[in-house]
Amino acid sequence: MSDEAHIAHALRLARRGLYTTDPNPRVGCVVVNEGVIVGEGWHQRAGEPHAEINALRAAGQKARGATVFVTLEPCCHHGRTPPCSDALIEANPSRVVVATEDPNPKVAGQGLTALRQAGIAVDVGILQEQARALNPGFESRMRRQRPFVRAKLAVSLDGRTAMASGESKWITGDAARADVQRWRARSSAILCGIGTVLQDDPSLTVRAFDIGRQPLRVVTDSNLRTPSSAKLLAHKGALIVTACDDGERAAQLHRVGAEVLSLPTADGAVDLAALLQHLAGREINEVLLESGPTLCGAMLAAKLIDELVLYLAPSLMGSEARGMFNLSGLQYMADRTTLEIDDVRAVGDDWRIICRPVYL
Ligand code: AOF
Ligand code: ZN
Repeated sequence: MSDEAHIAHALRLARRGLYTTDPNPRVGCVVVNEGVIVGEGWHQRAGEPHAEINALRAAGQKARGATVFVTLEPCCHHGRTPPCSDALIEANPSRVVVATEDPNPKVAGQGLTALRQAGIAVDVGILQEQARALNPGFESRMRRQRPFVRAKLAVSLDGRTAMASGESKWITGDAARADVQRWRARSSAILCGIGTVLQDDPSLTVRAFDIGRQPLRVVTDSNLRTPSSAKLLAHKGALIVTACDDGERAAQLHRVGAEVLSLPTADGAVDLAALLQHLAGREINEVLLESGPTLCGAMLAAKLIDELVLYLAPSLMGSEARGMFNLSGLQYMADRTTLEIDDVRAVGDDWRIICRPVYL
């Protein structure tokens, strides 16, 4: 089998950690000796062994002289666990094939150097794009000091997200809503605006399956209007981001377990770029934006949305219904945001489009 085929296998192993490695990247590893797979492993949970360690343990003595295929550069630092580069040098394979460098500045090529200095041949860059795509949030946090933001929207075929009454349950069908649970489950945080809290009172939790954690729930709420009874405050792990300094209201929210953070812009709104920077500082990798047209519009206008996951339902909701993005002042074709489509498929009776805004 080719290097590429083995890395593809390691990527499939890495995907098994899709929902659980947070805040660590998803990483897979295969040890191959004389064409035979003698060990494989993947990173399962932060604080637990890295992919290489699991694969080397499975391989035992057969790792000596073998080729190790790993989807991320082996680490060379002491984090929650000791360096994988040391474990590899000890196991003494003849070659290590790496899909992509670790963007973590504590590693950033030094893991590769350590292996080479120990006389191990190292090849890098096999299926690099796929390996990076598996960890868009980790890549973004390390390289841009902000999370990867994915906006999820459920809309009618005429692009509407709620009736004039505010009613929106349900635009899409069961299959699409189950699919949304998976996007939530892989996210480190879920973000919505106060309008959505007041209108829908969502809990923003992962309910479909147990991943052993819940994403942080974040609300942008300039004037601290979140009611203490809001469902998303029912479990700990809610962050209310405000632009006001109403100490009394903040204290009330504290009492029901919420964290309150003030990040105002000069004109009294929540500073969205500062919020994302703050979230990166808390090791938030992927953010799922599940909000109404106000916050979605502001996030798009600030060029902070990296990906859209759009569920198109086979219905028409008419011109009084609400849209997806409040973007004012657009006049000319040149003012549009264009989108690059990555994937289109049917999910139950709905259509799912995954696309990326192209910011100029
Ligand atoms: C690897 N293999 O499977 C993973 C790596 O706190 P720690 O010890 O778990 O280290 C976390 C860092 O290690 C993380 O930020 C990233 O740079 C790297 N993740 N490295 O060699 C793995 N998950
Ligand atoms: Zn490691």
